[in-house]
Amino acid sequence: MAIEFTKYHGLGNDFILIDNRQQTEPYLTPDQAVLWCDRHFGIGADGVIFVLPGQSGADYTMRIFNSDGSEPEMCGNGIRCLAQFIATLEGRPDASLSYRIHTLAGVITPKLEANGNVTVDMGLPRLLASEIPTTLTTPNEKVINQPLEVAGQTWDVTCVSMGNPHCITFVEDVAAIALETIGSQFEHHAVFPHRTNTEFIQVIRPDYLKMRVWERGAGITLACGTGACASLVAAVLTGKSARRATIELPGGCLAIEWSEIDQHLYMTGPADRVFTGNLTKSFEYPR
Ligand code: ZDP
Repeated sequence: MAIEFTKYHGLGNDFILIDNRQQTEPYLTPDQAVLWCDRHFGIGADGVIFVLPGQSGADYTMRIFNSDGSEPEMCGNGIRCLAQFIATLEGRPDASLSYRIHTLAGVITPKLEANGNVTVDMGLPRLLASEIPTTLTTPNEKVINQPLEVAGQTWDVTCVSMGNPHCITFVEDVAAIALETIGSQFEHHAVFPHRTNTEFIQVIRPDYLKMRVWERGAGITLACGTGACASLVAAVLTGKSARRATIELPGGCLAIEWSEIDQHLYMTGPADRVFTGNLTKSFEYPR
């Protein structure tokens, strides 16, 4: 059986989208997702995203497998791609629609803008150590600017959950960070029982932050929407930025706002369709 897929990216954070509206179980196993994400033996992507039937009153359900087969709770760039994909599946690609999407991080609401951007109500940030989760402090405390030893260096880290875990560090120069070597040491650090996404942030101005990211389960990526939201929260909590800022990622810019009214994070950015294709369900790693 062949499965149709569509490739999307949000600022170079790229995903294979699958129309899974006919059944509640994803068409692929995590192992198959790993093969499909492989950039040499597969299609190439940072993750696979499934559009499943809605539940608990939501219009649709999103599930995502990282390129290593693990399943994150949420995906900011991915949900922008998913909103555009759904509008296309429904035959209404140009309408200003908003959807209620069930995720493992609760109901998230993306809204398509007339200019092609998608604004997502990303919900509330979670700050308690037990909610990240991290053992860096006691369960009911926040982790703001706390020292963490990684690779023989002490980093001041702030932890924020946007449904998925993020560890944020402010640095003088993001370009000077050896992400490829230290990223996975943060990800697998013993203080993060569910591993962690890691963001390095350089404050250019209070309303303009530069970010590089090491994603849990995917490594270096060109952008991370939940990471950009978590980083803005960390910057506000440490007095480094305003509640509304542009976050520049290697793949482009996201506009992030931490609303004073409802305390939700709002993320605005693009989502681009790249191509559609078919792959056989039995697709296996060449031996
Ligand atoms: O939490 C995780 O394991 C992430 N790798 C999930 C993906 C996050 C993403 N990059 C985003 O934009 O939020 C898709």
